[in-house]
Amino acid sequence: MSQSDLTTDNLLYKQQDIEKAFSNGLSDIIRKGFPQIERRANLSVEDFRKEYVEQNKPVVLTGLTDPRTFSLEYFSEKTGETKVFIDLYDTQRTESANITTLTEKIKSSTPDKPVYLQEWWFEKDFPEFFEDFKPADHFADDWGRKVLGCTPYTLWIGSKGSLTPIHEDTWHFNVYTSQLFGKKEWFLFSKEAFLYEKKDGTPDFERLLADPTSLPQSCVLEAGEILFMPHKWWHRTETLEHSASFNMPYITEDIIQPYIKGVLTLPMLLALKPDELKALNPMRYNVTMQRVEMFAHHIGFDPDYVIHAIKNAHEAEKDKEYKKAA
Ligand SMILES: O=C(O)CCC(=O)C(=O)O
Ligand SMILES: [Fe+2]
Repeated sequence: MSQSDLTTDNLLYKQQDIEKAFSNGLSDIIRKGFPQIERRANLSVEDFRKEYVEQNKPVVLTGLTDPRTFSLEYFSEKTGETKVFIDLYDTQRTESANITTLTEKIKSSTPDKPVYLQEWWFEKDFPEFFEDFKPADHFADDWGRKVLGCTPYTLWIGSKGSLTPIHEDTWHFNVYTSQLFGKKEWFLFSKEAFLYEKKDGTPDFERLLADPTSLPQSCVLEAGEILFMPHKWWHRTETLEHSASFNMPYITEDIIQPYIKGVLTLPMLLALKPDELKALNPMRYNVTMQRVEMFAHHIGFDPDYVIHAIKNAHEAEKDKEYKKAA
């Protein structure tokens, strides 16, 4: 969902329809008929910036992260008691559980009923991980940290079959994702991609795929590999083996302003349009709320106070309009 655009004609926002298309063959069409995301081994920081970041071009970087042994056991042994929100595909809702329960559920899951811990911003619960998941030097120039003093470092741990349906990220940020173990497939479309409706009311996938600005591409990200995805690109993931990845928004100077706008807009949306937010993505509502709380904590304000202040201002405005009309 784009914050500035809660309603749009772009059918790529219709996640359920797109999921159906992916499971009915769209995955294979993209895999076989379109390029794989470029893979570069041991790329220098300078070349990475010039050839990919400045060109807003996705790339898989290999040979940059320490090949270390991460596994489900690694997480349960280190953080077993820590509580997180996991998405349970069969119930279409989130559930609070600890990491040991998560890893057990992952091990006993089947691909049609996957279990996915998404976007666990581990900083407050488990700051020790800062040592374990340092981003590669290529991403050190982080304007989010420079300006706001924090970067959401997140872990995504899921069973085979876990999905993140297609979306463009709410805020302006480039995605950095480092695959820790297992395999995850990524499908991308450019930020220009637009899915039109045909005369019969169905989505026009042929037009989407034929449009040279859509740039469909995919890759299977393996342990030790990093994917850089430019901001606002559409993306969908599918976990091919039990997997964990470490992700963070990579903020370059040119997107720091819209990024901050995103950070500040979210508490307002939660205050003013909670029902719309819940309806748009019920499974992610808790995670969104946690994200707001973490930013609030870092920037040093009380989220309840801010949300109530926004609500009060909104009510006062409505009241004025009502009195004017009366
Ligand atoms: O890893 C995934 O399943 C999705 C990650 C994602 O959407 C993101 O980092 O923006
Ligand atoms: Fe995303």
